[in-house]
Amino acid sequence: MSQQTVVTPRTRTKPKVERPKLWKVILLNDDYTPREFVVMVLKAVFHMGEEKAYAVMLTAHRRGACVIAVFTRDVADTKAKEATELGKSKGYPLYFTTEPEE
Ligand code: TYC
Repeated sequence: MSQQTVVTPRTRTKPKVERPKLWKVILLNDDYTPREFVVMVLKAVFHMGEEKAYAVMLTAHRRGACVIAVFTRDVADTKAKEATELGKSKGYPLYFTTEPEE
């Protein structure tokens, strides 16, 4: 009868470099910010073209919210803040938030 040797490794190698978690930037709808202003902010802060910006604005308008893009946490927070501040500077309640991607 032949014998088998089972070798169980005692250590596990963990990948040294883990991918950073990504964060979603989410645009929330409100009843006061003009549509054109939302489009302008999306173009300025998120470098979207007119058509993409309009489509994203319309999705948030119809559904209440729209995911814009994913970034590393710092970039997501900075962009959400910057975009929200642009609205605030004009007295609009425009709001961008962030949340971690699953
Ligand atoms: N609902 C706004 C209006 O009717 C437009 C708007 C769209 C505002 C999307 C915010 O995230 C938003 N003027």
